[in-house]
Amino acid sequence: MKIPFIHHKHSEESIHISEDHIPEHIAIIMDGNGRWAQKRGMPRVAGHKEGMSTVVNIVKAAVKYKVKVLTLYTFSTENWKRPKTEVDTILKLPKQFLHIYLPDLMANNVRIGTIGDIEHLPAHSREAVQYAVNRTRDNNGLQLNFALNYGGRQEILNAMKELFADINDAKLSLDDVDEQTFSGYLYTTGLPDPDLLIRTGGEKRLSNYLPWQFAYTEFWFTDVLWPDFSEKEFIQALEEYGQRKRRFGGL
Ligand code: V0D
Repeated sequence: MKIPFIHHKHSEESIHISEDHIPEHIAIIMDGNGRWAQKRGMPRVAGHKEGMSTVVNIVKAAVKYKVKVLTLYTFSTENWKRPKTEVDTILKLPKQFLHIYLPDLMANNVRIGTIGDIEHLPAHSREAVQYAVNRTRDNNGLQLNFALNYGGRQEILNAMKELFADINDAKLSLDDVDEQTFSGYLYTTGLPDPDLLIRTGGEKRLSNYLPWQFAYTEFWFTDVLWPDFSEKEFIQALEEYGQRKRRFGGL
């Protein structure tokens, strides 16, 4: 017997996402930008630039569906290993992005934050990002975090060293260290753990992204390359998330 194939349309009428099933915190690995450009005979950096307009579209979609926190993986500690010219061009993107889109983000009441070791970024990118963080600090809409010079193991080690220092200075007792205290030493202090991870570009791995915070996170992968990712796929991820039952290890 043939099993009928059900087509899922994405017209406005067929979207059913109930408000109470919207993930509070979504993390995204925006992969496939370089490949998107190479497929078109363009330099890889052209894909990174194209990826910036997807960032804005998805930020607006997140605002529309009332997501509270969106954390985007923009530059990992491993990305320094790429050719210097590519690294230099990528590190100019925050300033370019903010020059074009900061007014738009302000109008959408978006609050910008960062996770990662931003002290070791070139001054021009660090200063552009710090300006945007300050400019948006009183906004109370979507919390938009950019992971910049971020590495998950480095984050955990760094947290452990700071925690040890506080124990050494008698600011903290080893007996008081639990998951919550430890979380307070991570870059994500004060944020809820991500409910949903979206990774574009076909790879199915974490690439050192938020290893502590992803303990109970739902994963959603797509082959769509980041510059081609749109509200349509974003909604699909939200719908599938809404259908999953989360148990956090219980029944
Ligand atoms: C390249 C696709 C926005 C993925 C998007 C420095 C990788 C374009 C920012 C950005 C990058 C960062 C901070 C900020 C505002 C915008 C960005 C980088 C790469 C790495 F405050 N896009 N974007 N940063 N890409």
